[in-house]
Amino acid sequence: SASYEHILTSTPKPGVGLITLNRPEALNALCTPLMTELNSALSSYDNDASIGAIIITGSEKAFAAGADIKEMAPLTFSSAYTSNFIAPWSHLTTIRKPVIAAVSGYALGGGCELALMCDILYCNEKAVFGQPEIKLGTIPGAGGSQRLTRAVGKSKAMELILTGKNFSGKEAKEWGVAAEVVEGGLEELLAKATETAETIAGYSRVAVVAGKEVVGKSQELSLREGVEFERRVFHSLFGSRDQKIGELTFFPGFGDGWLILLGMTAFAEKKKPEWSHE
Ligand code: CO8
Repeated sequence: SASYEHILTSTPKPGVGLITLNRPEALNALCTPLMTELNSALSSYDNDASIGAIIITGSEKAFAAGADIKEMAPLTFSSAYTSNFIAPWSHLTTIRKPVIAAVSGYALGGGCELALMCDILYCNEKAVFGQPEIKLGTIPGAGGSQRLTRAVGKSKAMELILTGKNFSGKEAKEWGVAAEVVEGGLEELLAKATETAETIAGYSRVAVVAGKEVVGKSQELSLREGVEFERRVFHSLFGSRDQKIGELTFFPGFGDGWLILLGMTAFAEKKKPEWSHE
């Protein structure tokens, strides 16, 4: 695998790509070089046919303590505006495969926003979320005001963003920010994230990418547009091989051939499907 300075990559289970933010001296503050590496690792996994789901995690103490305050301090309006500062962070939202955030410790500011960009968020009881930008004389700049508001509603989001107060892993679960708060430390949290990632990676890639795409649209479209979009994508999956009728596929080395049972045929024949990912 590629060698990075601020992140680690590994494959804890077949089909699962794990990205660990690894800048312990700064509690994984998201400096530009780290974000460049993260974007590159995300693209590599997205383009790797053997990977079905991606996990982003940090350390026990910090998922990420925010954008790098020391890097931001000297920015001016014109330098931030002309360089489109923070914009490359949105790369995560263009990844086609599901991305799971596994949050232990601090997920503050940009760290909270990064976790909110992921498709599924798991945390543990050590997780500390917050949008403290107001205390620095600024506001969330990587989608926090929009994604947190969609997750927790307007009144709670206003309270959090305008006071800068933190919220716990348990509150994240209660408010719908997190899908689950896992008991224990980082190890238990990663076990849960890996189990879910492995389950997802075991399904047809075509259906998984489509499922992610349609749920994602729910955050952007009106209900009617969203339901119509879903129906079109649903129709289009009748054109995928994995949904289709079983067919005899010839493999060299398998004698006369090998029957691959695809989605709906396998169900009808009460057999385990063999996905072609096509
Ligand atoms: N950026 C840079 N360095 C950081 C950051 C950060 N966000 N967070 C921590 N560090 C560094 C510290 O400076 C320290 O470095 P050093 O040892 O060299 O002094 C090291 O990490 C360890 O940190 P602490 O000693 O502070 O550790 P503690 O355990 O005492 O405290 C905290 C942990 C509470 C998390 C504390 O570090 C903290 O408050 N950090 C800042 C949290 C924060 O405000 N984050 C939001 C940043 S703003 C942001 O993300 C907005 C993004 C979009 C804005 C766009 C504007 C244009």
